[in-house]
Amino acid sequence: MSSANKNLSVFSTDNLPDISTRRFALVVAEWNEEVTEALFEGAYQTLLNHGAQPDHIIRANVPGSYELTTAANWLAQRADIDAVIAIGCVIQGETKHNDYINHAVAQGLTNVSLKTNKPVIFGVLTPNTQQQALDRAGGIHGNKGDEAAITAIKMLKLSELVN
Ligand code: DLZ
Repeated sequence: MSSANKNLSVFSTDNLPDISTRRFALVVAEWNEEVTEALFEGAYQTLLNHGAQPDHIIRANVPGSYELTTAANWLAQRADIDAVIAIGCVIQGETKHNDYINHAVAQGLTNVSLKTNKPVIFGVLTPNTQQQALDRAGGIHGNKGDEAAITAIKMLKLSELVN
């Protein structure tokens, strides 16, 4: 890898940027609350562990994952927010409801990110069962909320490098 490429690499968690002045919004869906609370805790603690100030992190609850996009849109447009992390859990049911929600949220968050030019992180689990969700919310597969927070930090680092 050339040195130029190396500088733009976001795969390593070494040399993450100083985020003590960065401001984050965490949008949390209330559906499947046991899972989304654990994801929120993971994301929140990870931001603090990497130097974010508690009063630089705001939280907004929404009823379900479908509403994540609207709230993320409102928050990402605020001048005092640098990155948004959207947290939800859509469990597959007997109907295709989950597919519609998942696709709408994924597309919606992408649109918000592109429109506002800010990182908007997809911290939404899309498991087949609640156990699979719990396994990824502080269980045997770690906490995807942690990963969402790291992703936000890495994207802020990348934006410093390329913008
Ligand atoms: C309606 C619904 C269903 C069936 N399942 C979930 C889910 O597993 N996870 C989730 O976050 N939200 C679910 N919702 C609610 C929708 O996201 C949304 O709140 C409603 O359709 C109202 O717009």
